[in-house]
Amino acid sequence: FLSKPNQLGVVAVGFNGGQCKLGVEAAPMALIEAGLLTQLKDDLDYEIHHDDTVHFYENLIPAEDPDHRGMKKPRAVSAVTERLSQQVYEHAREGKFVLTLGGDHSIAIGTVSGTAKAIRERLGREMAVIWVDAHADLNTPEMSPSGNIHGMPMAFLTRLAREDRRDIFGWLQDEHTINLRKLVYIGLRDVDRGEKQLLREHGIKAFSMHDVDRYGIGKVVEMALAHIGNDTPIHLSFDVDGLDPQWAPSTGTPVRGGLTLREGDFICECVHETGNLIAMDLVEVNPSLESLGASETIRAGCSLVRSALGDTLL
Ligand code: EXY
Ligand code: MN
Ligand code: MN
Ligand code: MN
Repeated sequence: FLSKPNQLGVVAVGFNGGQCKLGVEAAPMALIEAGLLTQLKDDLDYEIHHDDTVHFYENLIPAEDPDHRGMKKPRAVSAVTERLSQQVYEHAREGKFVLTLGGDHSIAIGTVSGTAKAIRERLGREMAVIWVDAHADLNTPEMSPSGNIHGMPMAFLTRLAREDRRDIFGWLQDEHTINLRKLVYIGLRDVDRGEKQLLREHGIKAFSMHDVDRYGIGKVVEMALAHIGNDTPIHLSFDVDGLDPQWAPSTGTPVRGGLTLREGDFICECVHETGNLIAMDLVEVNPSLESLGASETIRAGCSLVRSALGDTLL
């Protein structure tokens, strides 16, 4: 599905408005300073298309942004993700792989909508999403316990949540959305009541840590990919909190009992091996939390991205 398999579009998104903790906006710079893009270029031979900018989208953040339907900073998140959607779309429509470095997970409203639209236009196809996370990020505004939009992106992307106001996600059109049957979760272990109900009601494919323990990561990835089918473009959205805090302590909502780094890398390697991966997000690295573990978390993030881009294949 990549018309140019070694062309890599990179978008660095220093955005933290989908949750309340400072620091996650510094992750793209930290990942780049750790050498991530250099490694992709020198070791994996990607031609990198990057504007050498970490986008903070200051001009898009309104001074006044009162809560709406319980959502915090809805206009800021909406405006930033609308712009990001366009940036990602522009890379993806040319057949480049799109790597987005976040930022909190609300930015997936922008990344997934951008690739979904490009894949519909280029190939007339619905893409699949593999969402690796401790959380389902499937809350509708009304269900959300926190009002933090990083817990809601999948609800908006699948149309489980809708909003007509253009300045609050009303810009999302059908072309931007994801079919619930083409969504697969891996790593879940902190899912809210309402989210569990949605998962059950809609028969959404979800592999929790319980499934990873029961079947092993090899079988889980095999089942996840079988569900998607072997001729479907895949967008991988990787929340670093899918990993156990032992490997990724510096993140806003850590949950014990997660994936090992090796299991995370394995997921990325297998998705790469399908040849169908068209985009990856790496989100929720927060270098200012658990600062002793920050360099470890950053190294883990770099490893996940390299694995998704074909490192470690002999
Ligand atoms: N489910 C909780 C909420 O909606 O507030 C926690 C969400 C955390 C989301 C992190 C990014 O994956
Ligand atoms: Mn998440
Ligand atoms: Mn999470
Ligand atoms: Mn919870």
